[in-house]
Amino acid sequence: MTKRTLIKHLAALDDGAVAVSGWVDTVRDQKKVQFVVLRDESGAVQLVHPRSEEADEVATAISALAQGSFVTVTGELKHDERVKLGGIEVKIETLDVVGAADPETPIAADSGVDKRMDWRFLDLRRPEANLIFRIQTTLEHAWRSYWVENDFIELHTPKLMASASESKAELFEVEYFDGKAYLAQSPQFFKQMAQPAGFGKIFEVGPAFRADPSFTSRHATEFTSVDAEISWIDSHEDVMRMHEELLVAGFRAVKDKHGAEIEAAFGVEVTVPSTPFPRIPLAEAKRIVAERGYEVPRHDDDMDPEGERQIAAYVKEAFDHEFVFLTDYASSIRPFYHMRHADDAGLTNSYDLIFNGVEISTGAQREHRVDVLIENAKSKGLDPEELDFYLDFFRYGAPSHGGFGMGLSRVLMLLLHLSNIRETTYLFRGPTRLLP
Ligand code: AMO
Repeated sequence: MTKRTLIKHLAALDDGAVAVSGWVDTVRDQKKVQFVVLRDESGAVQLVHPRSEEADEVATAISALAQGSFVTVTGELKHDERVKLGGIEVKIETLDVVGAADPETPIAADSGVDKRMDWRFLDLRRPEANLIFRIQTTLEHAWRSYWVENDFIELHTPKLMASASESKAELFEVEYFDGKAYLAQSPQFFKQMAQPAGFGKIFEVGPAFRADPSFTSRHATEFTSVDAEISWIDSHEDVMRMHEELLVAGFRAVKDKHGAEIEAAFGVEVTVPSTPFPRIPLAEAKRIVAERGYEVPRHDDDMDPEGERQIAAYVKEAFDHEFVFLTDYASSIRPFYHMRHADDAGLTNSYDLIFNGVEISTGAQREHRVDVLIENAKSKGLDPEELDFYLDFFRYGAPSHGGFGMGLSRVLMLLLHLSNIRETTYLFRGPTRLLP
């Protein structure tokens, strides 16, 4: 049997025998000739079958083909400029229905996002959906290359934990034999542990869980967290420098490989960001957005989503940049493990990274002095005894260190100017979604 050719490679072949496999996109069953558009993961091609006088098996099979069926076809490839779809056509010799589809397709091109998520495996057949995950692959690959070239070690930290690392309010509790365990909200404690363990520079790409009941377009209850942590830093500035280098490496790879496809599918020109990214202390960012007519609610030490949009608009106008590091967040709204300013304990050596108006990452220098850590935990109402296993990491010698956590699906959503994280998550998990 002729070996299967990916549809995108057909155009480069000479006319002759080929085999293609994929799913049926459309069937045009005409009196004299039948046309099938076949798709695979790489593209679409027109198949043609002229009807003959006598009954023929292929014609009968095509007439019975339901959209979405998976078939393998052998036939003759022919280059023909008149064929709108890529200037090639395959004249069918044999057609084998490998997996027949039900005739009624449960979703249509105009189905809403929730309906599409119900039938995600069908939704993912759309070429743009397929492209999203190719881009994700390229992005992760480029990030890994950057890390490997720069001597980082890749870690896989446990996702079953004995305590929270982030807000207790967003913690999933699971039964664990006779006791309780919690799903990891972040690799935070264990990526930090690698520093006193002497690993120097580490990264992890893995799942994180948040029992966040919100239904926004940017929150999931399970997401892929991209984390890095490095030793021997002077401040969060060193973390931001590594973070922006990483993003530049990733975006350059995506633009090189998929720039044209992204423009065609999403109408977006990928910009490789210039470095250094703009950096604005949070207090100044609030003044800037206030001058633009938006007052961040007073009770909020943080920047709210509208404030993030406003500061991003300012940065775009003032610096023509899609990224901005907001720095020096108040200790009141940062976790106990963020290092506080030496001369002002009310502020932290921390940042949020905003991309096209939405937060994609949080980073910080960590507090590595165990006595200060204990005081900071107490000031947050945390019981140091519950954190003893974590505090131990810093009792036997530790370097200065810092790092960040970044949501993978958020980066993709903002890169492609999509409005919902559901589109850039392979299988979205939310408060009311555990299926498929
Ligand atoms: P933070 O809680 O800000 O920081 O999370 C880091 C990044 O993870 C992504 N993210 C989410 N994505 C989808 N759905 C969610 N519910 C969700 N929650 C967070 C966001 C966010 O910016 N340990 C720290 C990081 C660190 O300091 O290294 C942390 O987890 O893109």
